[in-house]
Amino acid sequence: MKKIAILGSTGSVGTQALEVISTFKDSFEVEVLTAYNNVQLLIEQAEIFQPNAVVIANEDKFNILSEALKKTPVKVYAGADALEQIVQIESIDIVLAAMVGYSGLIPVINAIKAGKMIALANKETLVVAGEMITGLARERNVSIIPVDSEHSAIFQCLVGEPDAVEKIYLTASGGPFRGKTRQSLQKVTKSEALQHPNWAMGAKITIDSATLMNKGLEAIEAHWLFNLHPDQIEVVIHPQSVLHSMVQFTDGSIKAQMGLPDMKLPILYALTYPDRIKSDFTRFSFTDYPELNFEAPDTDSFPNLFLAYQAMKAGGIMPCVMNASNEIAVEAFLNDRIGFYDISLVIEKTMEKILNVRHPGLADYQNADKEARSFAESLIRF
Ligand code: MN3
Repeated sequence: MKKIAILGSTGSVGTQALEVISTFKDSFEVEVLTAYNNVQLLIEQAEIFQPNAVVIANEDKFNILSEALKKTPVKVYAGADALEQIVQIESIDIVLAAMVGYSGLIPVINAIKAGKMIALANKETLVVAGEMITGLARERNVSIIPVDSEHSAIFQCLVGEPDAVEKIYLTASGGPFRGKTRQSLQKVTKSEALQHPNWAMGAKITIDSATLMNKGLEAIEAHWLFNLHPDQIEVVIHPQSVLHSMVQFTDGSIKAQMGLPDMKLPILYALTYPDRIKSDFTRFSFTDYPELNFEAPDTDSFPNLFLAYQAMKAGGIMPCVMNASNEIAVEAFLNDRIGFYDISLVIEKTMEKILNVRHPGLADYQNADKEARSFAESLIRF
């Protein structure tokens, strides 16, 4: 029986992880659930799964939460400090980091320090502070198992032969605007951007998929997770999203991991690794997919992918700066404050503005994040 803490249990990955856990009740138990703001869903989840503790990050919701759960033995906490500390409790075996954005950083660092296995769905954590996080994980002998479907694919391809990698291919669906020109993208709307062709995900990542920033973040995530040079990471557009990613080995042989686009599979694998357990998830049918297509990404129409590679190559705090300005720009786009293309402009200008810092520590990341956010905000407030 593995005891799981889910950070971000009310989000897309969090709710799917709870579905997985309730399907495999004999293998997993929910120890901790945390949410940022969605107190009603957190209450429902706590009543069903009866965890040891729940945390709501937004302290204004504490009273609602504790009132609703007062007749249960579930311990109730609120606030950022509680969120950062709860991951260290003795009884947790695996921390599933499924919150969105930069907010995942400190809880993940604390969980690694406490020796917890990490199932990582929060890609921003590695984008922002990959050098520090992977160094810390090595030092504490902690495994980071990717939940992101592409990284899970690569991780699965590398089992048994992690050292003979020539390069990897990260597949991308291309999002809802694949094939559109720069010109025609000027006028796309929020609701168009929120229509992802294959995956059901939260709003932030869906916009990141439409701009291809998601793939840029994933390239940086892969850079740190698998210790690869930027030139060893190639993005290939694959609209059907059934080849989840590929590894090319030094002899030229390629392994791919395939399956239906369903996050429950990589979630299950991360929770059962190094084992596999029998599931009755819908099986892939080759004859349902008579054609699989591949094309090169269009970085002219989707400059965010190019910006992410620039940040990855620059290293230091630049990926953190890029991520912060992207979070601000995506939120502004979702609030109808800027257009689709302005997202890239905000990121580009912020990356030009802020000076890089080599071999940053936690304080450097925190400063860079703050500085980038306020500069990006200042660009939007015109
Ligand atoms: Mn992905």
